[in-house]
Amino acid sequence: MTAFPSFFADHQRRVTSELSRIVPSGASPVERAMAYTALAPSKQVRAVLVLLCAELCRGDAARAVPGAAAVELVHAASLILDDLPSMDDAPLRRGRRANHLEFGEATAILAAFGLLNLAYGTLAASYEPPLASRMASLLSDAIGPAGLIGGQELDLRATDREITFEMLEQIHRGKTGALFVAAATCGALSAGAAPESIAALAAYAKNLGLAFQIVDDLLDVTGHTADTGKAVRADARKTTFVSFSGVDGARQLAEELCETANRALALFGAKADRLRELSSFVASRRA
Ligand code: GRG
Repeated sequence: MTAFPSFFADHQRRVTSELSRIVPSGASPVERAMAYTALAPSKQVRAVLVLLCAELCRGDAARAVPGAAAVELVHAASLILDDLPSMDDAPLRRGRRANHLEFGEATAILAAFGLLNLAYGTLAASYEPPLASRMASLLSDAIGPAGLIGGQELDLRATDREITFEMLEQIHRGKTGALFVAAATCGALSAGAAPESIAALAAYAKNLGLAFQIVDDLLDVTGHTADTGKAVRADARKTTFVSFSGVDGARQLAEELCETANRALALFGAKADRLRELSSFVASRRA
């Protein structure tokens, strides 16, 4: 089992409590479908990243909680869409049947839109206008054609085709990296961080996000459903970091990216040790 850093449990509790408060409690099928994925047990790495960046920039982690929840809601929406038959056609997520298998495809799509909508609503309801609009605009860019949506489109087109390493990197900088960068930036913004701190944390998150994806590819080959909560050996029709570099090469690449991520933290000194711990967790995780 993966050992989370000691500070994780407390941060996960804050995010879970906020999500339980804001995600509707299940009167209709679409509400139940929203809660089914958004409140399922998960690592909440992106949300914890929001809180850590806020704390590091001398902010109040409590103030960053709605931003962390919004990032987590976007992530949950993306998981529902990613698992659809027209996308990855995945049967299992977070240790449960995929959302569309439980609720039907139409309700799953509505639930994903519901979670996205709730993410923006949460930002608007929780922050004063300049901060709320900056965070909303960041998330919108991260989700859009230069982020998750663009990465997903390239990924779909790459299935059953050979692609270059550069293309593979572009896919995952969009699909996975963009939301990590938005998470770190939202956390720093909630703390009123200086531009150089925001830039350093974005550089950290960009490298951490790609490392996270490489380990995701590794776990598809070397991991177990009991730990990951999803089907393994599911990437057979895709080029992955493991099919490109082998298990050892991919592991080394993930470690190098975490070291590069940590180098971006130099200006914070020892105050950024929790982010360094997060890097170690990402490089060695089993779930
Ligand atoms: C409109 C939001 C939106 C997205 C449309 C479907 C899509 C475009 C993008 C897919 C993005 C995606 C699901 C990337 C995979 C990222 C990844 C490594 C997921 C696994 O994340 P974990 O391990 O999972 O953090 P848990 O369950 O712990 O949250």
